[in-house]
Amino acid sequence: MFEFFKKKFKKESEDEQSQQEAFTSEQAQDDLSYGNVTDTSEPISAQEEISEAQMVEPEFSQTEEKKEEPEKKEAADPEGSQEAASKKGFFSRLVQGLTKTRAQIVTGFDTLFSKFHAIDDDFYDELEEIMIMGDLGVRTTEEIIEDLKASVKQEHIKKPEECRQFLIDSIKARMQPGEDAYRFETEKSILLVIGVNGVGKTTSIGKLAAKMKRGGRKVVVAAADTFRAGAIEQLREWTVRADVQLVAQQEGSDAAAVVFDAIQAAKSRDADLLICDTAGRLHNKKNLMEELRKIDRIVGREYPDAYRETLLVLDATTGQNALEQARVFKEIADITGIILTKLDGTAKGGIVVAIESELKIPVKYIGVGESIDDLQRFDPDAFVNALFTPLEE
Ligand SMILES: Nc1nc2c(ncn2[C@@H]2O[C@H](COP(=O)(O)OP(=O)(O)OP(=O)(O)O)[C@@H](O)[C@H]2O)c(=O)[nH]1
Ligand SMILES: [Mg+2]
Repeated sequence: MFEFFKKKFKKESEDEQSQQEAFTSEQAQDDLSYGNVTDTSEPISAQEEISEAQMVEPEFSQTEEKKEEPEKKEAADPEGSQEAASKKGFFSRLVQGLTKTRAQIVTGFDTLFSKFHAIDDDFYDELEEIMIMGDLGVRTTEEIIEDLKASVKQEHIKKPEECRQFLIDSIKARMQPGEDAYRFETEKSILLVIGVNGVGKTTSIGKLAAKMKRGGRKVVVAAADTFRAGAIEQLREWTVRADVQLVAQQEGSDAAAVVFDAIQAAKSRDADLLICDTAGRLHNKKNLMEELRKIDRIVGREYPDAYRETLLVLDATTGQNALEQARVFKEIADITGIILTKLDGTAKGGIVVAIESELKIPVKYIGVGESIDDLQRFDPDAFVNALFTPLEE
């Protein structure tokens, strides 16, 4: 087994030259060793924070006057054939994006079940290998196999093939979101979107804002990524497409000050949902923690009655790297859910199971493309069905 892990992780690091900023626990440790991270600085009043920032009048997109938006046409369509067609398209893109994982898991299972005639240690070893190669995560794999062993014993299962459905059901059962998972969709809420650079935060915010707006909610978006050049413009374009309001300051201004402005705007317009974009390129854990802490204080003071949601965005094509990012972010922020993007790419779909099962953070949305309607609520049953769709389909 040890040789297998070595092989597996060597392969990962070779074919996974992630373009994303390295954001590892090790680096986080380095940052921590410089001290002061846990040393909360003097409380800063919102006013002080604002005056530190280059205050400019909040900019609001002029979208309310806009008459013709392509999405509007779509939103005006009655729920029906188009909706069904788009759902079907969504599922097939998901199935397509999961090809690599399906090749690993489905083919692996097929071979395994036809090769073995008895459920013995060799069978379990091979099953373990297939699941780990499919990115289900070491701990999750072990847990599922332990459950399988108990069930085989209890129910006197003799044929390997009979284990297939157990495995599918066991994976599904690990991914059911809690009852409160989508409370922010119906209550007055503030949603913070975090994650390393390039994972798809801004794009997902655009898609989500459009989705919520179509559902009849009044949405305000805060451009609190003031760090990256062009970030505000990119978000502005999305808010125009989604037909929602944007609150922004100049590039380089204080992110917490933008959030402060956005909260005032959300209150005065009686918005239902305030979504805050944040910077991915914050260099290290210390900067990120400081920025999130500042935003946290502002929200706590200025918008105490809003329901809080913090979604971490992860890129599904990065596999184990995404799991590692989730681990690091979990130490920094109170993450309430995950948006998993790029499941239409060469996604490592098994990672969803590992994240849910090992970190106990529910995946709430998945992205399967770059267009405005390419974001959907995560449906564990549909996902696992897609994961186990035979390759020829
Ligand atoms: N194929 C595909 N591409 C996506 C998806 N989500 C986002 N992208 C693409 O990923 C790239 C990065 O997306 P952004 O939304 O800018 O990512 P970000 O996390 O905001 O990046 P920073 O602002 O640099 O931190 C863009 O080219 C998006 O079009 C998805 O679900 N599928
Ligand atoms: Mg962005």
